[in-house]
Amino acid sequence: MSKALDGVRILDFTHVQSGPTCTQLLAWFGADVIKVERAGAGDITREQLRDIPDVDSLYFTMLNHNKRSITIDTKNPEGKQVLETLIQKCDVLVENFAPGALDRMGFTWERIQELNPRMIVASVKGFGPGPYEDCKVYENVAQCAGGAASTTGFDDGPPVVTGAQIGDSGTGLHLALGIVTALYQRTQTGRGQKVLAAMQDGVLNLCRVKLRDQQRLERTGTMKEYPQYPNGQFGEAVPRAGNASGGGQPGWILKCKGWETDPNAYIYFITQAPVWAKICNVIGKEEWATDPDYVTPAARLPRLKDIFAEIERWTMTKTKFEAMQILNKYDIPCGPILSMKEIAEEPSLRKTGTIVEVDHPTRGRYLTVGNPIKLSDSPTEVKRSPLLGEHTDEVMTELGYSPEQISALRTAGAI
Ligand code: CAO
Repeated sequence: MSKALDGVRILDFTHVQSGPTCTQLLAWFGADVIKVERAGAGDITREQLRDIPDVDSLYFTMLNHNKRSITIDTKNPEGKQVLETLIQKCDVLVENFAPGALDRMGFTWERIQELNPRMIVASVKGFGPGPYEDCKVYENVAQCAGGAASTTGFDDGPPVVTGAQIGDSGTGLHLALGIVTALYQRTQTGRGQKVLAAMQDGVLNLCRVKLRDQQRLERTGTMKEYPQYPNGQFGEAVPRAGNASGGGQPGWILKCKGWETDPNAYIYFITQAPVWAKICNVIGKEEWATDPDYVTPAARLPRLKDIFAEIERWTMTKTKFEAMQILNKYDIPCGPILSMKEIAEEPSLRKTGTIVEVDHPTRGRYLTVGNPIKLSDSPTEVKRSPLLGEHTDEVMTELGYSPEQISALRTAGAI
């Protein structure tokens, strides 16, 4: 079966997490992704957080599936020429170097345009133009600067970063969308363009409900679904909301049976208005279904803490899975707090390809996430990540280099 991005060739100049997330997605959709790495070293994540000596780390393997790896020293004049040939043959260059690194290498936007006016140059940077544009940025810096940290955690504690890699993987996702959009526009204009996804912007995009709340707070001085209401204090900025839901249906995380010893014996419980009467029945508080103090969402808002405490008295008598089963029968929205162990072992996620097992020549079998986006006409087959420089000869031959030229470039340290 053909793939959605068949025929699209990507010069993948990315490293660490944000850029590789983007190019891995494009590879999963069928693009030919050629990862350019420094000879002898490669992407730094190959050796970071290793669990097996001298074997590519899971950090690397889980971000670089379905790609080919070629080594080029792009600071060597002959290596630079190889990169120029690649630029002429590819549709998209994706990079997430520190600001200015590509220019310093001699590959300015103007130079790339000279070489290939159809080329799309896509970049992840920490910040867009402005006071921080020259900064190097990692995940948690973006979470802090994009508004996630100041709005995550509990009111009486410090800002907290989330385990979801919204700065890195989130921005990679944004960039991938920018790239396919630019490819689509190119079908009409015939021209390439620059695509920029700044990590601060990507995080803020994912935190937009908090910018919504900032304006609500400024207008009304309060937010009734926040845990600070009615007894706490609101300041000038959106406060940390604990586990309150970001939407109009109040929710909270509640203990389930076994919470004393199992750190994940919890459930997220949403008191959705249309099922309020059913919630009252399930927890044995039938009288709340008609009591004027509880019957409307507005009446419930100042009492949320007590309401959740009462619901928790019920959830603590059930395991999270028993609670799920009962609540789902009544269409009461809820979600078990799943540990990574439980997710890794979940058969339905294996069945859909959301979690896959991959074989690797030096690592053996390992688990990874598959493509979370399922296209009915372009199914994803997850293939192992390449070894460093595994495809150098293959790609060089496709670019028109003879075995003698390849060997000479290798001797000169260019590839
Ligand atoms: N051959 C020769 N040199 C190469 C090369 C190759 N194949 N590939 C890269 N290089 C060189 C670059 O030319 C650059 O050299 P100069 O600094 O002399 O110009 C250097 O390697 C790249 O370095 P860097 O500054 O990008 O890398 P770093 O480890 O110091 O910083 C990071 C890493 C992530 C902080 C930085 O790249 C960055 O801020 N990127 C943008 C934001 C981003 O993507 N952050 C997410 C990181 S986690 O996903």
